[in-house]
Amino acid sequence: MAMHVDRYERYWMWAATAMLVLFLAAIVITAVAGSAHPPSHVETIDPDRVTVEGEFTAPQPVTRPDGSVVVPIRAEMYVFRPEVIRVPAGTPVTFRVTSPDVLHGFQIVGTNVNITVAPGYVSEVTTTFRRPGDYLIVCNEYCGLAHHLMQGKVVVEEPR
Ligand SMILES: [Cu+2]
Repeated sequence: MAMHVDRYERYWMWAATAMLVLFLAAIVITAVAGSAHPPSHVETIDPDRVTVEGEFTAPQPVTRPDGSVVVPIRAEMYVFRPEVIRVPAGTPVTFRVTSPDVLHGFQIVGTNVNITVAPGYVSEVTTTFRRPGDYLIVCNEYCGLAHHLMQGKVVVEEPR
């Protein structure tokens, strides 16, 4: 014997199921189309030593033997160092970002790069810029009174 379900209850059951399918599809589509994925890199660092020793003291982009680029970045109140980052287009670029003070964000507008930068950790993300041009970096975690002034620039150059 089939269970009796009222007509409107049946409608709402289908509506709820359709929403679940829709939301799941939205997650899968944006993850695939926008290369969005949860961060997986865990690396710790002594935040008190960041400005004193190591790759973040006077950070500059480094080109690896295979042509890919590694960019160490110090996100601090209220600046990204280096302030202007020059990288080639069409080449994998790995950003390594850490903070000597408080929590910051590191978002490159118009790309899939958007990471949180916590003192004590090195956040890492790799991307390839397809089009040359200027890309704005913003801090999207409130970090203090001049948070809104905290920005940087990636200059993506035509590959040589
Ligand atoms: Cu900040």
